[in-house]
Amino acid sequence: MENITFMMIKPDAVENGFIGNIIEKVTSAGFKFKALKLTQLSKKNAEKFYKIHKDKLFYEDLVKFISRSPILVAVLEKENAVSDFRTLIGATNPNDAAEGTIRRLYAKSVGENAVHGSDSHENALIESSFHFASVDLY
Ligand code: 3AN
Repeated sequence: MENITFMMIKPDAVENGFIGNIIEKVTSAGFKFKALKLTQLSKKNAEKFYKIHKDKLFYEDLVKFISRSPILVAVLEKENAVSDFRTLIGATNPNDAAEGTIRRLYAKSVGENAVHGSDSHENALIESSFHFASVDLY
């Protein structure tokens, strides 16, 4: 069943004290937590996590940003988890994100945009197992 997605609350949102507000939005939208932890990526693991972006101009900044302080990572469960979560977080650039979305409420820029949500079921599995090796995802 394709009913999971991977969420990350990024360093900017953790630093700004928005973990509680974001979790409230996520649970109110009907998502259940299948796994959850506060962690911090080493530079090496940040490079691994974002390797699909390694040719982008912003890759180095992205790796530096995502590894600079703690993040909260979770596996979320809900019907249509991937697309419903992308709707809840809003567009990559918070200036383009719809009213009431997490990025519109809690993000300041395209580089530091508060949250990540998987863009496909395949990536949800890859990203979830990257952080939660022991969780049964199937
Ligand atoms: P999304 O997270 O909405 O799927 P992607 O996959 O295009 O967006 O980008 C991954 C991450 O890379 C974004 N969450 C954002 O933090 C960063 N990013 C994307 N585009 C830019 C950009 N033009 N400048 C800086 N960082 C960017």
